Amino acid sequence: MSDTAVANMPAVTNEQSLTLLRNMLLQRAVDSRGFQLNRQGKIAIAMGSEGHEAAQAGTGLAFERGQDLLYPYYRNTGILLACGFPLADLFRSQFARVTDRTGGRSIINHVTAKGLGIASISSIIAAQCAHAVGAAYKLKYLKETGRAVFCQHGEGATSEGEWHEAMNFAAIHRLPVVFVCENNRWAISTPQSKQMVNQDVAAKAGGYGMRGEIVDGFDPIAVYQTVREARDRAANGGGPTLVEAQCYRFLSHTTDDDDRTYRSREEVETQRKLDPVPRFERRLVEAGVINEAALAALRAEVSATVNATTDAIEAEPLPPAAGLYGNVYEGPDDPWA
Ligand SMILES: Cc1ncc(C[n+]2csc(CCOP(=O)(O)OP(=O)(O)O)c2C)c(N)n1
Repeated sequence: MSDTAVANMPAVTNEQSLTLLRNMLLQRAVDSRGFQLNRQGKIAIAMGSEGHEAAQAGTGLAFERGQDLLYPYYRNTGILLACGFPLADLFRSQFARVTDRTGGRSIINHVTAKGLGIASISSIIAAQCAHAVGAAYKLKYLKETGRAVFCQHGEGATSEGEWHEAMNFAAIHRLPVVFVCENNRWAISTPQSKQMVNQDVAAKAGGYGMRGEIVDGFDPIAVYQTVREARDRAANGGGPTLVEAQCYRFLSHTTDDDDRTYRSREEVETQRKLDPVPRFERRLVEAGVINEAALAALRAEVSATVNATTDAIEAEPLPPAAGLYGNVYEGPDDPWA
């Protein structure tokens, strides 16, 4: 039997609410800038996560810095930033500058930050799930309680064998891991209905004897509470949880596809009306957590931060052509020299 439950509304401090809001505004601004830069021919590709802001800000707030480990996937710029990943390094990756950790060689946003507990990102769907349970096994083996592993993925990843193997392994060994499925209903052009018959992703947890939770992925506070509870349970020996954050992908999969070829405008417009960013702004204004003037100032500060960062990183040097084969072949850089 699945132990699926709909999360209740939690309490967060005003400070935490404002952290969530800034993270969401930053993620939206970074996303928009990525699409602009791609259209200007300045970056090769952009992967938008519009619609995931609440799911990612809430998950990022639940992450215990200095303790937890994050195994993200490529659509996780919001979580990376919420977990302390430097904005400049994100744009170094997008601009493929020599200052990027991979020297500008990796596909954009496939970053890593060992010191922050952020594992490197793979484009191979669900590869991170096997890595995440391996890391969780190590934490358990070394009896490092108080720590948890976050494993992020989309609903499309649940069709991969590695996802099922990871779920099974985590449940058998009661590992300190939280699987967070950002269910945006689409895996490029494949709708969820062509991915699985039972549309309830969280219910799949029951098949492994694991707890499953559904949460409104447009509500950052609800996501925070559900993921944080799962994280605390995992860190204290209570075993793994699969959290399904139900959201939507407002943009195309990346700048390399056109979503008008596979889904209706009506569907996208209907979901846009639920856009988590303006909804959370309004909610905090109505609750008196922030006033209109402070909200405008916050938006301006986020915009100025992104502008200053992209200006600075764009001015950094590109990798030299002579180093093209470095770290690829042993010996001299150019095998044909
Ligand atoms: C093993 C593997 N199969 C196929 C692909 C091609 N691919 C890239 S992204 C993607 C869709 C994944 O969808 P989902 O897991 O729902 O995440 P989303 O992109 O919607 O956030 C696919 C099929 C891949 N990268 N790896």
